[in-house]
Amino acid sequence: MSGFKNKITALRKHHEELLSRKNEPLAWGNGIYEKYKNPIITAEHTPLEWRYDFNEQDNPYLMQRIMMNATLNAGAIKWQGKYVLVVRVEGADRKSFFAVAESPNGVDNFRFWPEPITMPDDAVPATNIYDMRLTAHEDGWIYGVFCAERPDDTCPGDLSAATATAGIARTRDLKNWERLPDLKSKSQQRNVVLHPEFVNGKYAFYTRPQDGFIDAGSGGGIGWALVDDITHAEIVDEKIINARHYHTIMEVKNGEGPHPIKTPQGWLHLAHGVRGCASGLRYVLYMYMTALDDPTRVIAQPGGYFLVPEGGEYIGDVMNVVFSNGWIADEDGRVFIYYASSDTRLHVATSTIDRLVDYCMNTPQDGLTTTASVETIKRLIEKNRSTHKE
Ligand code: BGC
Ligand code: BMA
Repeated sequence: MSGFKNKITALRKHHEELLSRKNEPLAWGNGIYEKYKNPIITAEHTPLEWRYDFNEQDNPYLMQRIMMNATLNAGAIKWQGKYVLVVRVEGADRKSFFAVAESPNGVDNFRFWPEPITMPDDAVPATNIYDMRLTAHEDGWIYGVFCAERPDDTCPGDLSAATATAGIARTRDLKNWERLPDLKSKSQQRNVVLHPEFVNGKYAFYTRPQDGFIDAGSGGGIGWALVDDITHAEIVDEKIINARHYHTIMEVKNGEGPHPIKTPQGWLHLAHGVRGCASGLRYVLYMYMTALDDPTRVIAQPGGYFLVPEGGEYIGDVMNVVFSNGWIADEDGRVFIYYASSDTRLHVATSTIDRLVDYCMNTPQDGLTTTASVETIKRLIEKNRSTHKE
């Protein structure tokens, strides 16, 4: 066999070892969820055919002709018995695109489908698209709502001035996507999520109004808007349902993650919160619950963060970030939370509906001052003193 063929054989073997690597939960978590030993999808998981030219004449050095930079911020859905992610893959050229990866068990053996998604453009093509939220809506379609980014023409000469708009597409098979017009809104919008059920006969969106491309500004938090026609979606009225607060984990920005999970006790929400610090923006995940009869009414707001970067998760393209826009609630009550660390790689954390509801209902709220936090800790100490004997 030629040296070139041997090299390919070795490359494929190495890749296959990575794809079929078993994952295991880490011991000693926080009791709320388990994190896992290995990331579930990295740039190295992308198919070799996307990166290498396997023709010896054209690529005698067996170089990567197209490099992949990161796999992050995936939408998630249980689909035909498989755990399916629509991954944000980012190439070395900083362009993100969507690609489907599936696993038989939700925690390892994720494999990409052979080709990335071909997402049709809206009337004005976007430069970049990312962070898809998947919603299997009760109207029968699977929707993907994502951020579409375009240069901001009102700032000529500023090459980083951009606009964020919610792109909307729908599919029945995750392969063929029908692009609908982008969501019309007075403000810029990132982190828009479609609620899975009709509310008062209308489509319902979680929104995140923002003043600028990065700055949430006066956009006070996670919003909510009802839309009559999904094929010409426009935000007319928007109200804030989950507000930001001074000196909390969501002081600067917050945004809905995936669409909430319906439980007998209420809708379970996963969101991200952002604060500024000397090293930049710190992105963490938090949770809240809303009422079944009114998905805009908050009924539980556990204080502080739910999940943060730890160890190697701190390191990557955009440090100090965890972000989630996908989770799967299984029929048996298990929940698979897909999150990316530092805009670089994808991980899973597993829990159950019961544990997450318990977490939301029984974690003390943020009292918003040091004094209140100390009182909360003292109440727990006192409770343990009076009721707990080892
Ligand atoms: C990046 C996103 C980021 C956004 C705001 C975009 O250009 O692709 O990952 O969230 O800027 O910082
Ligand atoms: C945001 C998100 C993500 C990203 C995060 C950190 O605004 O929309 O795309 O993970 O910034 O860079």
